[in-house]
Amino acid sequence: MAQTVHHSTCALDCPDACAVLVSVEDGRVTRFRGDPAHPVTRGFLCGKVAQYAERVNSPHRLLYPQRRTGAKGEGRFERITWDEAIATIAGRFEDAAARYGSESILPYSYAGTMGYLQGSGMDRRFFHRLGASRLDRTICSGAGVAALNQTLGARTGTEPEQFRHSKLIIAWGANILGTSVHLWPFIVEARRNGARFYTIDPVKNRTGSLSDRHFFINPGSDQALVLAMMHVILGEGLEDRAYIDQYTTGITALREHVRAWTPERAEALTGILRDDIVALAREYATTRPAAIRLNYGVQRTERGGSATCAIAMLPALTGSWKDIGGGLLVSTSGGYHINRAALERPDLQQISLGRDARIVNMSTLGSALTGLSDPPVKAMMVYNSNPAAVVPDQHRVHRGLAREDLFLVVAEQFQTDTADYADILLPSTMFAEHDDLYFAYGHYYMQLARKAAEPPGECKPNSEVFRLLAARMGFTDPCFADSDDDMIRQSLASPHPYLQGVTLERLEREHSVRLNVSPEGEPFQPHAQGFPGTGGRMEFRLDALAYEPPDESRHGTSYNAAFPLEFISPKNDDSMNSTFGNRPTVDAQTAALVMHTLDAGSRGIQDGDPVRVFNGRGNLLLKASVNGAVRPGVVSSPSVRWPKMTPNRQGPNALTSERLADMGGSPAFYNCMVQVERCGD
Ligand SMILES: Nc1nc2c(c(=O)[nH]1)N[C@H]1C(S)=C(S)[C@@H](COP(=O)(O)OP(=O)(O)OC[C@H]3O[C@@H](n4cnc5c(=O)[nH]c(N)nc54)[C@H](O)[C@@H]3O)O[C@H]1N2
Ligand SMILES: Nc1nc2c(c(=O)[nH]1)N[C@H]1C(S)=C(S)[C@@H](COP(=O)(O)OP(=O)(O)OC[C@H]3O[C@@H](n4cnc5c(=O)[nH]c(N)nc54)[C@H](O)[C@@H]3O)O[C@H]1N2
Ligand code: SF4
Ligand SMILES: [Mo]
Repeated sequence: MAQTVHHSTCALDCPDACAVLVSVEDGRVTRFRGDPAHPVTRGFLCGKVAQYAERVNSPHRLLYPQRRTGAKGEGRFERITWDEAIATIAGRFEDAAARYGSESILPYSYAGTMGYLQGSGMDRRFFHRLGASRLDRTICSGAGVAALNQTLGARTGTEPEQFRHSKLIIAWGANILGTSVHLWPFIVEARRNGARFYTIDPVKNRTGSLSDRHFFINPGSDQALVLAMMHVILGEGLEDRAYIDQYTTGITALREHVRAWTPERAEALTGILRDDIVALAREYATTRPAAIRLNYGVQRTERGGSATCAIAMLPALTGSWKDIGGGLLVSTSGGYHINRAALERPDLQQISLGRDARIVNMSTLGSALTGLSDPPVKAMMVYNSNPAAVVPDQHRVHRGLAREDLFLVVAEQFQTDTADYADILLPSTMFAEHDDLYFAYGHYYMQLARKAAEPPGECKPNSEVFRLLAARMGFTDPCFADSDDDMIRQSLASPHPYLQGVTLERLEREHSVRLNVSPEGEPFQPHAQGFPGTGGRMEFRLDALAYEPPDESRHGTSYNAAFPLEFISPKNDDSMNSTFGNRPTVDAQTAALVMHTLDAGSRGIQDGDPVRVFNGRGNLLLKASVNGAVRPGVVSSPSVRWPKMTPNRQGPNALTSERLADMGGSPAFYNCMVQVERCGD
């Protein structure tokens, strides 16, 4: 058999953006491996993608364009041709634009693929030229992005490779083994050299179980912990005066502000014992180098933006940014200064509208579909996303998707809940079946992936679908004829120094090229010499350090004794948001409700019992998993389950609300109060 091996990049929404070797036998994809030559992938893949050939070759893949024949949401379709599909979509978009204005059309996409071309290229050009509403893509990291830009002036952090030099590593709301496993070998190496590894999380997941110490923290209370740590550090003179003098402002006011934040006060809010807070603060301030891996869990709360700001201030207080293996890693995506204007062409909005189009927040899709006027949303196109599963306040979202007067196009790989509501359903390629250019949010290597195999059936890449639509709608701007390679070159044509030397030719040869963030062979230390993005200095902003417990929490203003438990729905190790939700093993994992023995006992619930989790918004039918992974008062369900796989078609977001975090317009998924009861077998 003729076997070939192709370089590719994992396109899933994961910090690691692994370099992948794809084996192809007689045109069929047979195996996915990690590229041993990539400095962060280092030859292995996570469990999800090691089995990706099963997804590529699945008999359940969507292979042909289809038109809905049943009721919305029912999932009955008939096959049509691409020509018919494109003509129908173009016709309906033209009709909506003529009757209600082009802003009645809404694109809806997120990070099904992280590739630039299939994620934010021809699609953006098309919708800009059409004059459609613009989507504010807030659902994952809106609060954190706003917080980091405000506090550090950039979204660049410590390189993963530098963690091997750390002596203390704190995983702060970061389930490293589950969600960014390629940092783990560097942590193992550091620990072999004597480093300690701590976790701060309401859930003691796999990462917490393997830590030297786990600190259970109440959801949404991180700011209180930071304030008390600052109280100890400044009270005991453990701060780095030289770094603070040279690179920060506001220390005098900060000193004053944190005086009242005693560890006793923080203990009551966080659930972490005062002595533990004191010891953690001392250890963090006196161990060098000390690195914090903060992931995006913390910012999925009502205080998530401020909490991210507060945590991001800690390394400046201790001068940890100066150390190789110190500092903070949230995201590295701020290193990728591609030429976005050339890729996405926002200027095209001027042609149709003469101005920029309105912006709709993706996190409140339910309200947008059921409440927006001037104009209402009359047509929507979903790609790279599964809003019927992942968006909060699921009932509202489903009500919106079920609207008879909404024309819905969905481009998908599988028959998701969202696909069930489509009027026109289009079959999409997977990452091994198209070309793309990839950034990462967990390392500094730009990557190029060439198609490894022909797509099955009539699947098409997003870039091609939008080219066809543009042609059908008569958009004649030459940018709609750009090939994928043209778009790659345009994206890389950036004046930013980090992109110097990152060319298509070099990517073609090397597949993966380190951004020019530091001279070759030298580590990248984004804030060793201050904060260029905020004018040189970081401000200890007190507005980000004014803590009030989240409204929807045990200590909050809207506490209601009928719903006394804090429900969080963090990532499941073996899936990727709702992607892989159709795997039976994943469905079983995401059907679990993790509870503490006391909360289970007082409700007559035993390990393995069926339970109903509910609040005023919805009902989840799950299976109790009674163990030591959460504290009393907190329950957790690994997410995001497919609603259609459940008995009552409700996933975790049937419980969550449209309440937003304090910054960036992102959801407060992890502040969600519920009650739990045992239900019949
Ligand atoms: N296996 C797997 N990997 C993934 C994903 C996946 O679904 N599955 N999703 C990908 C995506 S889209 C993203 S954004 C990243 C996210 O990666 P992470 O941010 O690591 O994942 P989360 O589960 O959102 O949150 C991390 C941790 O924060 C904890 N947490 C919740 N609330 C709080 C809080 O108030 N304070 C603190 N300190 N901790 C809290 C959760 O219990 C969880 O363990 O992972 C990516 N990788
Ligand atoms: N309760 C709760 N809800 C959450 C979260 C949580 O932790 N708890 N996490 C939130 C976070 S961090 C995020 S990022 C969002 C993620 O939300 P989404 O971005 O919607 O992510 P997925 O659920 O993985 O759905 C992506 C879909 O894109 C499809 N897809 C993949 N590649 C392509 C392609 O090339 N073309 C097309 N057309 N389709 C493709 C996949 O088949 C998949 O169905 O969910 C959020 N929702
Ligand atoms: S999901 Fe993440 S860890 Fe797994 S292969 Fe993709 S990039 Fe690597
Ligand atoms: Mo995300």
